[in-house]
Amino acid sequence: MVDTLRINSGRLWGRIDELAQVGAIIGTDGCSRLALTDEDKEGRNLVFTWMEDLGMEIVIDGIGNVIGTWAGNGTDKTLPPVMTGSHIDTVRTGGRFDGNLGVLAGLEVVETLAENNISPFHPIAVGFFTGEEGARFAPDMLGSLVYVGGMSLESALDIEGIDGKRLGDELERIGYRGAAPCPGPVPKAFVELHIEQGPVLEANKTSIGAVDSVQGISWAEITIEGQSNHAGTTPMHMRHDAGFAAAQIAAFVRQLALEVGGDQVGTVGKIDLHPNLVNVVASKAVMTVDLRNTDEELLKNSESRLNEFCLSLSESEHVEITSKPLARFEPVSFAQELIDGVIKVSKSLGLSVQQMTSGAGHDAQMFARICPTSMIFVPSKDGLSHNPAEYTSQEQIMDGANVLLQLLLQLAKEQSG
Ligand code: HGY
Ligand code: MN
Ligand code: MN
Repeated sequence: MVDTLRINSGRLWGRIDELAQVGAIIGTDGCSRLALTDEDKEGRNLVFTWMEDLGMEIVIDGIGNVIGTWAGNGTDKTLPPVMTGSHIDTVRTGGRFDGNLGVLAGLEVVETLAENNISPFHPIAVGFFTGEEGARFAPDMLGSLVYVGGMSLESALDIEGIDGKRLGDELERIGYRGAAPCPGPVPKAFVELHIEQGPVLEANKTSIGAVDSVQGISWAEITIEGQSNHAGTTPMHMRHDAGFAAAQIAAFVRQLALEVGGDQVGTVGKIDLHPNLVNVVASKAVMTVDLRNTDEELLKNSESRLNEFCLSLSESEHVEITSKPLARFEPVSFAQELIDGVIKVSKSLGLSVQQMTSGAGHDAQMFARICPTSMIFVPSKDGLSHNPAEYTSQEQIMDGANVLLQLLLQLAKEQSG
């Protein structure tokens, strides 16, 4: 009976659509819910209500992570839960699936078990973790990092956002500064369902990705101090042009990624110039650099090459360049027994599956520090994400959620230990 159990894909699709209306980007299917904004608060409240409707025991911890735990009649509540979940904060140009799918599929699994009166031995927990995107408050995966003890709650609460706001103040303001302790309780296992956000599964016409690792991430904020001057009267050799220096760094990041090749990627996503006026040589530039690689040594090498480039640029352009780390996570490998579990379950459901790495960061990479962890990927149309046009079909979502259902059931049915 359990093996033939399937989720209700219409119900899941409907919840994805309903949550996407919160912070909807007009004219698109996407949404914008930067961490701890009013839109994030509204999204949190909606998912919280759904957890309540499912009779879940809900806790909010000190960094605003929300964990709902469900137990059937035959569940031993003293056992550590099998956990799933993801995030519901988005980037400013967010799609409706990134993160949201993992949380809502977790609720769908619970509802399917409840309505079929199925009681796993272990409780099932579903979490949404604060500020996974890191776009407003860096680093990314912040809530799950604090949950697993990778950053102290105190230092996380003091993080300043890109808008100058203090994280702890924003958490209080939206009413999600909870009392549950950080680090949180260690689950028996953690499995996250997520869209791939890349082109691999679609190109290979594969339904499921059994994720075995997450690549290393290095974020830095680079500040360039030059000298504002008149755009018309200042001879080129007399300029201390922060705008030019920023452009040089952006070009270098692209050149570096192409030179290193392989899995190396590099992105300059944010540049703020001051005074940002047409006829003034910029006195200041504040920019971000996002470097990633599956290989830690190559990533370190890229970081040092960037630092060397900035040093030589500061000398040639007579500007001052400083760099502040925003995020630094080494590559992570997931638990082979769970990776095998994703593969086995996918095949038992008649789905094509391939083992693969993740180019994006995920909450699961934090849980891999404390318990057996893996991820399930479903395809992204045109490999697009962090874009309102992000799309995965209802059928692909259904496939992923059914793999999640069966895998969580297998993990929750066994006795612990
Ligand atoms: O940046 C990332 O990889 C994720 O979207 N937080
Ligand atoms: Mn995500
Ligand atoms: Mn994302």
